[in-house]
Amino acid sequence: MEYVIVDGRILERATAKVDIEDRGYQFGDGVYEVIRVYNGKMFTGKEHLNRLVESAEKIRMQLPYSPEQLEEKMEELIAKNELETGTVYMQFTRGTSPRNHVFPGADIAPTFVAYTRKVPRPEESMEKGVRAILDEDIRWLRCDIKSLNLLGNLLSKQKAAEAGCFEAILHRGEKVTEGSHSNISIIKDGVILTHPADNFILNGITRQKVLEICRNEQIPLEERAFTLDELSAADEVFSSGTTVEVMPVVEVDGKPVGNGEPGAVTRKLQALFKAEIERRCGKL
Ligand code: DCS
Repeated sequence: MEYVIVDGRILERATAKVDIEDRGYQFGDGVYEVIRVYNGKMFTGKEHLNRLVESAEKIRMQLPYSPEQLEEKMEELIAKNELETGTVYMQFTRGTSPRNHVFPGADIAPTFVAYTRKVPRPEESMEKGVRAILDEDIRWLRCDIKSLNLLGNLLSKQKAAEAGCFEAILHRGEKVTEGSHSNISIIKDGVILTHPADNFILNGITRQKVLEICRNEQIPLEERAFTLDELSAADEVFSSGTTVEVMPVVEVDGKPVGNGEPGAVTRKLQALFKAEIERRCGKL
């Protein structure tokens, strides 16, 4: 039996229903999070739940639960579904009310939905590396909000998938922002470069952890937007995200990155990131 949460209650998946006039369904008016689960434990759960609250505040939505209450509910769901390795997905929409662009009144509560999914660590891709395409970033100017509106991301990811690639690396003119569903960093002469955490990217929790690791290990890094030219001259490129961890990108738009194999700095970050997971969640 698979269980989900709808409005704070654990239900059997088959009985769970959301109204057709839910504002998430009609407008994508809501926010979400995806948290990794290893050995039945959430990895960086608090960080994700704090970002969820921040995303909600940025769209002027008040969540009916504190991050601590949400953490408890997610733990309950993970246990109920006996999830070992996977993800927990949660979203809040601005509730159900007759379709109107104006926000509903304070009497309308957000709709809260959560479910778990078994997702293995993508070990083969992490080992071999993945391919990416380039695509113009046509998304709105508040990419820092983890909102349900993902059409720009979907169009780019679909294009990548149709080209047999894992990711679309997005750029606004000459400047690289992030991936369609991950953050992008490059390495040149031992220095890690990644877009600063502003309105043009989602400040990935994985990105933040990787940067923290770099600071602790004295691996040089610069948070600044790099250009397409810098990307094509990079020694190494990697994508980072909740489900993909630290993923080497070995080809961009059909051109090999460096020697076309995952590089030494990326390998080191992968190992350090794995150690951080194991420190928090136990042996992988
Ligand atoms: N940028 C975008 C556009 C993303 O969608 C994601 C994660 C990231 C960066 C990386 O952020 P985290 O490190 O916090 O995961 N995307 C999530 C998603 O939609 N499914 O899985 C992860």
